[in-house]
Amino acid sequence: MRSDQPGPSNSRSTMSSVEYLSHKGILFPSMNYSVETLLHVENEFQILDDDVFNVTFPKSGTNWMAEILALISKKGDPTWTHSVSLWERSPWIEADYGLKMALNMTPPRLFCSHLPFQLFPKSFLKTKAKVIYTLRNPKDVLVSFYHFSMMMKVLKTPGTLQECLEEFLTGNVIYGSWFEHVKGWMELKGRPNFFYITYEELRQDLRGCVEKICRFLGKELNSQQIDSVVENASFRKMKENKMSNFSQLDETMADFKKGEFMRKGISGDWKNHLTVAQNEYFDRVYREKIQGMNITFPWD
Ligand code: PPS
Repeated sequence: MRSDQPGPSNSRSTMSSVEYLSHKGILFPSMNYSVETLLHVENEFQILDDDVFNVTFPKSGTNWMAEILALISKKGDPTWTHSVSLWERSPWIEADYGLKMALNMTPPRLFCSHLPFQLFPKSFLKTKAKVIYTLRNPKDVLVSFYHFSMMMKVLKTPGTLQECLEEFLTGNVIYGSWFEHVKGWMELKGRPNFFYITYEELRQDLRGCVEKICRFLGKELNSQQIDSVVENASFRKMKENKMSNFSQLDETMADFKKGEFMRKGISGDWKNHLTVAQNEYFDRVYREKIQGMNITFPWD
């Protein structure tokens, strides 16, 4: 992945030693993101009917879903996922590199995005393009993000987990508030081209989830092909696959001595990290902020 430095018109906020780009109240990494690209993506990018978008709040299972979708698109054949990097197969539309790639891709296109709904391409609402929105227990998102921030040079190095927790709950992290992200996207619930699933469901019954995703996408895979999707999207296989484990990420972006992208891949790791007091505090804020959402998640 290459880094295109954003242009001089960007408004930035400085956090720790790393600068973040602030756009319409949402923070983004400075490297590889720019106001120009974000505005283009929101207002000018033309979504096509056969586009598929893998949308998540960061650390919710984006790459897992990207692998599943790539494998489904090739009927379980792993040749593509073994030969082309994940970020080229399904670029993050909002990143400078991603938009450049997107403009040259031939349909049917597969994209990833962490954008909150209000910054997502406006053209989406006029198309039949499909969005798969993956959510994860926000406590596990926090813990995953905490470790990720230690290894990613483009992110603010976290202080204590308590500090990271405060920033996460106030939305003072890249891509903003988890709560706002979830609320914004879940407003689309019930639309025929919107499908949501949780990381926890994927962990519990990957095969069943793959079958549901195939139905949503209108893809008919036989039993063997589904087996191959499940096998090749397993944590172990993805961790071994250098095209999916991010080990080839540019060293200006990550320090692999400080962690790895395919870290644990489990549900409930927050129990190994949060104190009783932190957990209670998290629950209080969660209950307050999630109010009004008529949905029960596996972690509720
Ligand atoms: S990112 O950087 O926002 O795109 O990260 P994202 O891919 O959303 O989330 C990374 C976490 O997903 C875990 N992961 C998986 N878990 C189970 N099975 C598979 N195949 C898999 N692939 C990725 C990854 O390990 C990160 O979670 P943690 O809890 O840190 O291990």
